[in-house]
Amino acid sequence: MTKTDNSGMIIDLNPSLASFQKDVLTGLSRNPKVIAPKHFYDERGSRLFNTITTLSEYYPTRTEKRILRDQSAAIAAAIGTSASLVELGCGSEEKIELLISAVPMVKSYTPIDISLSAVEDTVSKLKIVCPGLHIYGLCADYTSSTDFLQYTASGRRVILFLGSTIGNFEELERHMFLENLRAQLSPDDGILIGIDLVKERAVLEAAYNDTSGVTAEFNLNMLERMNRELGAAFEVEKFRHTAFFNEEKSSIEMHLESITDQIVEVAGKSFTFMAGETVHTENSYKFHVEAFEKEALEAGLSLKKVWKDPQGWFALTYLEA
Ligand code: AVI
Repeated sequence: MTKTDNSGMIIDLNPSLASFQKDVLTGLSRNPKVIAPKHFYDERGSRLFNTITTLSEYYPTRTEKRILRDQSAAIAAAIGTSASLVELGCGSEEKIELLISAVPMVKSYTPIDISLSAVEDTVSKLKIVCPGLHIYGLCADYTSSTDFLQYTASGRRVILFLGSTIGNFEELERHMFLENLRAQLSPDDGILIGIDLVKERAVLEAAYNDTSGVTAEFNLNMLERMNRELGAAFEVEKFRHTAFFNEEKSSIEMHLESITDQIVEVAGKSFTFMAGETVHTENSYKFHVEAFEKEALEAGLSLKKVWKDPQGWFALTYLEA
């Protein structure tokens, strides 16, 4: 269903509750159990993620911001003049403000997110900090198809996919996603993608096991979301958050571990959890730039520019078809 909000500034493609329920029932029937990370982002999940981005242990957001700040002239030159910016996943308005103030004559800005509240929040904040800018948001699941592109502005487009959200896709999903994007972009369009780089295990693991417990709350909110929206009967205190670096896969894995043997009802179905059994809720892949370049090439995209922070912890990459 497509609808616009009262101001006409948000198009809601309404990612349905039915698809959340279907994913949950399928994922909990699998062995090992799994739920895709895109389902973290209801209103509370989006809020908790925003808090995560401010934590001292969670380096990706501030490091990417630093690159945007330090390299703004070079990034703006790559993006060029009169582009329409389309952002996948609502990032922080600070990042967008940094970009918009550096890039000459941005034509429009379209944030796209699976969470309506995140889109509403971004649109209203950006309206204040960039009053002259043409902004409209799109609530859509950009992970399952690239159909959303038909709702974006005509003319030259630059797709922004910041924060290493691409690292939450599996390798095959990354390939399909990049290939689909490439198929719909014109030769003078571009894609700016943030990727988190491989680094010391201790730094990586601390970022997903913060001492204030916000990441744990974010992960456990998946259970609360199922209780709220699917009438599930999870006793949240009978699960715990775990996160560790799987070096072989180059990925931080997040899981919800059952503390005891238990049976939980979800949407009329019963699921058995053994003590120690987990639901795998997220992979957050960490990249080497060369390997990412190879993946992009395999999807028909060429890497034109790379900017890193001085520690080499994070990279912003600019790609073209
Ligand atoms: C959105 N995404 C890039 C975050 C990440 O780091 O993978 C999500 C997140 N999960 C736990 N902390 C943050």
